[in-house]
Amino acid sequence: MELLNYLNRDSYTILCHHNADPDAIASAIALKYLINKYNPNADCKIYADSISKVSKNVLNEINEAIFVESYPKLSDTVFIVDTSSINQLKVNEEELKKREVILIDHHKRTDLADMCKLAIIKEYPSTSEILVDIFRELNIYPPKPVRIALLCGIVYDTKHLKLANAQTFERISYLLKDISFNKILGMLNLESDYSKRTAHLKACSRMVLKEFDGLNIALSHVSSHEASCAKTLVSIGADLAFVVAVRKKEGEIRVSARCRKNVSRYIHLGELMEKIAKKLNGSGGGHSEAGGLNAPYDKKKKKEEVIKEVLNLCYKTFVEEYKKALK
Ligand SMILES: [Mn+2]
Repeated sequence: MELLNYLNRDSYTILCHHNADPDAIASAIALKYLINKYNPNADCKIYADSISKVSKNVLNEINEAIFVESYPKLSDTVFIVDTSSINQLKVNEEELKKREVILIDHHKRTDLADMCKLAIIKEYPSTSEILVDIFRELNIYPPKPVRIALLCGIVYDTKHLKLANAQTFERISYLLKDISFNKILGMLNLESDYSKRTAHLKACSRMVLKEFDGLNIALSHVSSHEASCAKTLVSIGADLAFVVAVRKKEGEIRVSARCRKNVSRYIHLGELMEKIAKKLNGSGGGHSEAGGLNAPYDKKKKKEEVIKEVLNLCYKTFVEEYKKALK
């Protein structure tokens, strides 16, 4: 294995892409373990310019830490993991070019690969799986924390196994010894923060439910997290939800809308929100099942009054457009 030629250096820098996700973190940690397995005295530092919330959770669980730093000092040998292009790194490019660079990645090959001494690029669902194959080939069974990280990397990048293939499941079963898969799922499923959960509950308690042509249409208001609230109202049963947030300080009204497929079959929510926004002198848009708008808030009017007016307008405009679409 060509990689082995690069595992006997004294010091290493391992770079992850910005806002490093669990796949990047896991690949880096597994690589560090591998390097130290061959060379216990090697100095090996992992850097990312930022790391995601869920990655922080994974790192806490396995008691690992990485350096969060932009433009780190580079060792003579640099590994780059789970990164397809140099734009995803905050690194001194001129310095990097002078180093011995090894890339391990599962994205489409770009120019970054050309500046590398060795590029291990496989179109696997995750970079973590490339590391698993390396361990298997070298007959090294990684310790539990490394396997937990790799499982998190795989489950995260495969979108909870939706993108997994037959080999992915083999690699998972190889890693799972003495590990609860349920625990892995739990590590990746972060509790929403308190303010978001409170907003969800308020949106539910303030909800007005209207019915039109067999559709449940939920109208509500909160002061923040309106998008997540609209999504929640649909997830618990509404066919369509409009949630208003009046931001008095910023002099702004925001509306977020979500719907199910039985509604988006007839109405494109992004287009609907654009229409409603025009009536409020604002701007709106979005996708077929998720839309939103911003509009100026007339401070002379009472907040309650504005909320009522905006929600009525949303409902009325939807009904008009829906009737047109049904014809
Ligand atoms: Mn990845």
